[in-house]
Amino acid sequence: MMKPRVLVTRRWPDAVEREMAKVFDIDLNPSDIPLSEATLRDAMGQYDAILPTVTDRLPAAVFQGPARTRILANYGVGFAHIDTEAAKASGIAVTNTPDVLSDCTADIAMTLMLMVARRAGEGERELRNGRWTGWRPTHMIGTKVSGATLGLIGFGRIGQAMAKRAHFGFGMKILVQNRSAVPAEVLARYNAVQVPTIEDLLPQCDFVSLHCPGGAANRHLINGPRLDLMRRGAFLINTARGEVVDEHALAQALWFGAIGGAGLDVYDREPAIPRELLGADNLVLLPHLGSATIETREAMGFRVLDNLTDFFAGKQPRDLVA
Ligand code: 8YV
Repeated sequence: MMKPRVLVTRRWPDAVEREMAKVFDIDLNPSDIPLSEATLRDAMGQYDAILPTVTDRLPAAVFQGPARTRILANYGVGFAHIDTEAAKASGIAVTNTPDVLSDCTADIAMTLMLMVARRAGEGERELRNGRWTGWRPTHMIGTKVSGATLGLIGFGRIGQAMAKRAHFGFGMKILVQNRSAVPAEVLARYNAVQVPTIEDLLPQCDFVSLHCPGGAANRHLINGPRLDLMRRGAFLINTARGEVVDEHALAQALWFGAIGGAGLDVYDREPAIPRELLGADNLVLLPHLGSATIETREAMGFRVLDNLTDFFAGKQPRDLVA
């Protein structure tokens, strides 16, 4: 039997690429240069499966050419870069990789929270630049994380992994805003309280961490008026998707001291970062590292492999999202 033809759009961990090559007729991307929309559109006519990542844009136009592709098995949990309606209309299945990256993404959110509150980025810059003059009682005073109130917007797997760390590790009080009602027993695990709206949540929090999906529905969910609802010394953490935050409004809030600071792992136009953000000292910036550990990146790859194997065996893949 002919092996399905599979296109991997970026370089993946070696162990996964090796394993996939045994099962499928696979084309890898050793140069790791992101594919253009035109290349992806052509690929739809040549491959049975395409394995995209967040750096691939798959709008409706990509689905309008000749179609051989039957599944887009996304490497990553977020899939707002794929027009799933267009995929569905073309009879193309879409899968993602949940669960396996929840811990590491929550770890990065926690890293950002600690770094910005305790001024770790600023401190390191000072030291490396030879500007540290020594210990003093008033040097680089930050904000205490332990025992503070954390607001979580979005309470799926990653939001819950964050609540676990914050509650059990740091004794934080947890408030949750989520589009659907969270079961009482789930909230009880973290002694968390669900509030009806983002407007209810923001004024009550010392830290706000975003764990909702990206895409058009949540574009600029955090905008100027909502940043104004945050406490003056509060911190915003975004490990979800860049488009969820209006970056211009955030820059203004940071520069004018409307909030205490922010920690970002994701950006609206990655890898471009607005200049007005780059200069803000009360901002910690990471280059989309949420899932970037060898354990997780391999697990994500093997999860894609599972989804593909099931799909081509005629079974429903476990992570079907469209
Ligand atoms: C991935 C992520 O690195 O899974 C996601 O949605 O944001 C990251 O963990 C990236 O999206 C891979 O496509």
